[in-house]
Amino acid sequence: MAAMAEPNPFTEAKRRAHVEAAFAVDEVRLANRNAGILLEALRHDVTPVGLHYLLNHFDVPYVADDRWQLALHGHVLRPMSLSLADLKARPARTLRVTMECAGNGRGLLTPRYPSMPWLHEAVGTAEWTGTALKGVLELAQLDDAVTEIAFIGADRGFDRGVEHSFGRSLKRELALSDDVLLAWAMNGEPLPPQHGYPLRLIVPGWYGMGNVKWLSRIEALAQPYQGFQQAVGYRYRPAPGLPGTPVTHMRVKALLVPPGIPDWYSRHRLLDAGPTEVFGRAWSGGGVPIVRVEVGINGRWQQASLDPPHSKFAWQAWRYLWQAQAGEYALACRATDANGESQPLEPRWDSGGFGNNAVQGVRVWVR
Ligand SMILES: Nc1nc2c(c(=O)[nH]1)N[C@H]1C(S)=C(S)[C@@H](COP(=O)(O)O)O[C@H]1N2
Ligand SMILES: [Mo]
Repeated sequence: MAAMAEPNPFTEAKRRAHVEAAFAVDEVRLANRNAGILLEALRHDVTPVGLHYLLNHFDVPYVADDRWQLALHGHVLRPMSLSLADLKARPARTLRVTMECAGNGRGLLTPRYPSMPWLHEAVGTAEWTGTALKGVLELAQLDDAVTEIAFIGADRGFDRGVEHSFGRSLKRELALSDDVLLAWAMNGEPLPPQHGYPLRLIVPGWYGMGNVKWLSRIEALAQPYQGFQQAVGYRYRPAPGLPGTPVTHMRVKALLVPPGIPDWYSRHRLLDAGPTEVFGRAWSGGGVPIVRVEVGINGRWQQASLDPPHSKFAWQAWRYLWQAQAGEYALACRATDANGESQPLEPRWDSGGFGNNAVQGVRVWVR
């Protein structure tokens, strides 16, 4: 983290100077629509619905309840149309899942791709209730030729001149695994409109883009899905213009709840000297467990303790008791998973701003 050259927020009383520097109105508009979690809400094991982050590419679509059907077609023996009641009559399952937007951290890259300028806050954990996708696909009976399944939402818009509904696909094997859900409830309530009412896909361990909301169509394919968000949108590209590789699992990450109280504008933290619990959450992708979290205090790394994990796909709480003494600090946290993956200190640049799991830094003044 950069050296501190900023005024002490305990004593700084000057009015901020007016600025003429440009900000991109388009980025601010997207940021006002797509709220992030409030970092203090990381204290909840399950994120209350209104505090879960939100990422909608287009408008929230409206479909009247009595007209809603899920179409399941393509290379299947029995194409079908399912009502919400048909789906709810099937065996239900609830999974606690941490979901993070693949673009989380994009706003911290330089140069950055003009899109949703997330800093750290595009993450949340919810309890999703639905039925296993696997069972529904078995009902429809996939052809042997099927290699992937596409999931298409009811929302529609344009991106770079291409009109499309938001859609993503999963490889056959993943679509037939036990943990992928067709979910109708979030934290025990029907999905709210902004989170996909009446039905969404839940792909535990993946970045958010796989969790297609307002699901209206499932298509079994014998060739790769060519939808915009699959073939063009969510791909890692070390340089613009390259074909890139698809974004799939979440990368390992930890976030801390900023300690003390904030300065309004900078959100730097102020606190009194003494024992201070620094705590937060850590998660990785694909159900890989977290093995270590460290807290950085002015660049010196100390081991935090991990609370017991709740479940395979949910974030894990960690804590560290800091004996805070008067001074200025850069706090950071860093997680390592069971594959030995850890977080870089500086962001890895990506053309679309995907997968930035660099450590979070928080500035703290102690008196
Ligand atoms: N139909 C549809 N599904 C979608 C999206 C979308 O714009 N349309 N956004 C995706 C992205 S990029 C993310 S990060 C998650 C966000 O889910 P949430 O808004 O419920 O947190 O939904 C995914 N599913
Ligand atoms: Mo996302």
